[in-house]
Amino acid sequence: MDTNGHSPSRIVDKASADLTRDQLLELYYWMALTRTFDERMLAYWKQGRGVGGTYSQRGHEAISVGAGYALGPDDIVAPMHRDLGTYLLRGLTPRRIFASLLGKETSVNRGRDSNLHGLGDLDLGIVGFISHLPLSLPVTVGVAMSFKLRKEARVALTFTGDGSSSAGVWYESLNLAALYNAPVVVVVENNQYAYSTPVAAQTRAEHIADRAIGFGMLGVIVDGNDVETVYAVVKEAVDRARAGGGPTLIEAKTMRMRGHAIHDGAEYVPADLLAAWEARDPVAQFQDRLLHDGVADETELDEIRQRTQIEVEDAIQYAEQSPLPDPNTITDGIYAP
Ligand SMILES: Cc1ncc(C[n+]2csc(CCOP(=O)(O)OP(=O)(O)O)c2C)c(N)n1
Ligand SMILES: [Mg+2]
Repeated sequence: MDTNGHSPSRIVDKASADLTRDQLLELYYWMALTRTFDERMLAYWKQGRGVGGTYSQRGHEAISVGAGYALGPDDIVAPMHRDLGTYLLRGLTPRRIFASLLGKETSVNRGRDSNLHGLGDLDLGIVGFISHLPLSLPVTVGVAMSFKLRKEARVALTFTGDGSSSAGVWYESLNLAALYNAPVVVVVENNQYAYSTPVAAQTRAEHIADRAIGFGMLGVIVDGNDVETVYAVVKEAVDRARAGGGPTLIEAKTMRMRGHAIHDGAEYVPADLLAAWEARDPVAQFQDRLLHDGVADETELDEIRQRTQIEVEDAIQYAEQSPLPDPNTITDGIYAP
């Protein structure tokens, strides 16, 4: 234990989330919507109908939904490229997101950028994803500092990947966050790979969250495939930050179940590793838990899944029918040095 009272990272495989039945079904809805959107998006791209690249969310649903759900309405989040669940539950509609993927005028950035880059809306408390990794991190620490200086009881949360956590700015940002006791929560989505680089070729340490004690902050390792546990751990960190207790570094362990982006078949990932994680699929696992504990029956969950399919089909139609940006005004709102 250090003089701040911090020990090496706590490992949490299971935590009780204390959620009502309605909240559990809401969590299931967001996870199912994320999964349905992802499956339809990948199929669409494989048909050659998409624009540019796109990133699969498979394997990340419990993290993006669980962490996003732990925030209050006035908190700010800066999601990454595998946090579709967070964008959705903060209120970015499937329509606006699919229009962004197709570069349409009706998208969040009016077709100025594609896929999930730049997909922010401050009215919804979402800072647009900054493409250069992990540059959402210093920005989020800055947002948290603005809350602190204005004495507002608000929290900022962001995500980074295992690969992004090797960049120098990652260390600088976390050091400042700890030094200033910023009300920030940083969730590392350790999905075992950064492009084709396995995490073992990235760091000799077993846990990325173990770096926390070196900054003088709390570190927690969580099962990133268990949505309730992710929610419980992040909620605790959010509550602590809001009460003036400072930042937390959370490492959520999961697996990137597809290639880095649509072009990548991930042939370099060992089949047995994928199979082991497939058996712990976050959506299927949560579904089993809801059924097993009698929270919902098959029919109810089926209805929720059907609802998500209707919403995603509607979003695709909306995006397809939306106009492309007008070439005469396409440079409006674009800034370049
Ligand atoms: C500064 C910078 N260098 C390179 C890239 C290209 N790039 C995009 S995603 C990525 C890998 C990120 O891996 P990780 O942080 O583990 O996130 P994951 O994609 O696995 O979720 C890289 C190198 C970038 N976006 N920014
Ligand atoms: Mg990664």
